[in-house]
This record gives sequence, structure tokens and C-alpha cells, in this order.
Amino acid sequence: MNYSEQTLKERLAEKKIGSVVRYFQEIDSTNIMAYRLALEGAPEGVIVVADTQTKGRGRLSRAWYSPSGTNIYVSMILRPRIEPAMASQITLMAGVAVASLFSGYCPEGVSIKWPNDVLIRGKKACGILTEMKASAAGVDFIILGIGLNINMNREDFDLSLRDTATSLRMETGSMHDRLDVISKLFDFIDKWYKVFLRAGFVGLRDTWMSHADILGKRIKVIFKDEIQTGMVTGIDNDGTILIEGENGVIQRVIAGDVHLLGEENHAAGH
Ligand code: BT5
Repeated sequence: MNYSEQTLKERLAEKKIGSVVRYFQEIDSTNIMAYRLALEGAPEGVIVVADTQTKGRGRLSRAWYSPSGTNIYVSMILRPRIEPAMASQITLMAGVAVASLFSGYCPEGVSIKWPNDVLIRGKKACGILTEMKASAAGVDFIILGIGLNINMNREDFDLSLRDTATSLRMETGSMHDRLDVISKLFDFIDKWYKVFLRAGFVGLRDTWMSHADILGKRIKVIFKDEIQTGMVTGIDNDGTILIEGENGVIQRVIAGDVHLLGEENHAAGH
């Protein structure tokens, strides 16, 4: 089906998040545009979709590879009444929504790599970027950006990504209609966002855990200049992971890039 503002509007009309669509054939980054619209006062639920991005962004100024005609790049405006400290849990909520979505296509092998990657058979098929505007009074808005690799083949990826990235097509052996996938994505976003607003991360914790593959593993977490190492003992009610260092002390990890120890060179996405 033709992927356009009109067809997207038709398919997403009934959704809570996604019923107002701004579509661009090409854009710098859907997150930048959604942020701009939110600053201008756009309400919760407005989404920005692009067929390709010239400056698709990851965390810490990394790039998100965004070729045209094949993938989903979408950012949504959320205005939850939560403390700014809870904003990172929105990333975990989106991870659960995408893992639920992918599991419908690939019943085995979908995992969430804390905090913001969804993998299929160990390779990255989705990246999530959450950006926030907040003040002392609370969260003004959150931009939740999701990139999903749908119909790419291995050779369509940049050389540097061929061993760490994958797509729904590569994992299922067939092409998928982006309208079908994005429509299902917003069913899951509606479902899990509602749970999150009602119960916080606790409401998603069990589903999150069922997709997490780092429990009991030794990891290294790098955040800017800081490195923490230890064994993952769990995830707390607020979405921070708990790791036990060599000295037996439990540390809380709020942000960073996770590398399985001994597998640094294979860690997906980095
Ligand atoms: C992310 O960052 O994974 C967040 C990506 C969010 C992208 C969406 S697309 C819609 C919205 N608009 C935007 O501008 N961004 C959001 P991070 O954890 O920093 O991972 C980035 C790393 O993933 C890169 O350094 C590459 O190694 C890898 N990567 C880049 N493009 C990829 C792709 N298409 N598939 C798999 N891996 C990729």
C-alpha cells in the first residue's frame, strides 16, 4: 500500500496516539520536527512520520541510518503528568510495545537490550530515542522517537552495520506492509502507555523482564566517561538496572550503553 499522509491518517484514525499525522517524504529528523511542533503547543498524540531522514539521530549525537522506501521512522508527542526523573521509563515502555509488536512476527528471539534497543536473534531491528522538555514544575513534553527496520536486506545496510543490524524482512523471510506494521505499533503503544500512566514501570515490569536477556549476566555499562561493571541482579520498580560489582556492592544504573562482558565486539548497535 502507498505510504502517505492520507493512508497513514486512514489507518491511524482510531488510535489515541497517532490520530494526528504529519508526514514528510524527507526530513532531517522526525524527533527534531516533533520537538518543534510540541514547542508550538501541539497536543499529546500528534505524530511525525517520514519516509527517509537525512539526520536521523541516535543517542549522544550518534546517527540512525534511515534509507527511503523501506523502514518506519516515527516520533510522537507525549505529555504525561510525571516527574522528569520518570521520563526514562517511557523508553522502557516503548521497548515493551515494540517487543510485543515484533513477537507477533517472530514468536522466538525478540529481546530488549536495556535501555533502548529491541533485537531479533541478537541483532538490532529497532532503536528508541526519548527527548524531554521539563521544568521544576514537571514534564512539559516528551518526544518518543522509534526507528524500525522493516524491509531492508543485509546488503542495504551500511557496511558498518551489517553484522549488528537486522530487519523484520531478514528475520521472517518476507516483506511487510509498513502501514500494517505502524498500525499495530500504535495498538501496542496505546496499550502500554495506558498501563504506564496507571501503574508506572511496575505495570510493565514482568513483560519487560520476559524479553530482557541480561539478567544474571556480567556487563559493562559505559556512560560518558564513567564505566560500571558487574552482574545484573534485576531491574528496579523505577526502571534502573541493578548490578552487583566484584566487591558485592549493588549499584544502580540509570543510563548508558550496555556491553556483555567478553562480547564487547559483538554488542549490537555500537
Ligand atoms: C538509538 O540510538 O538506537 C536510537 C535511534 C532512534 C531512531 C529514531 S528514527 C525516528 C526518530 N527520529 C530520529 O532522528 N531518531 C528517532 P543509539 O542507542 O545511540 O544507537 C545508535 C547506533 O545504532 C548507531 O551508532 C549504529 O551503531 C546503530 N544503528 C544506526 N542505524 C541503525 C539501523 N537503521 N539499524 C540498526 N542499527 C543502527
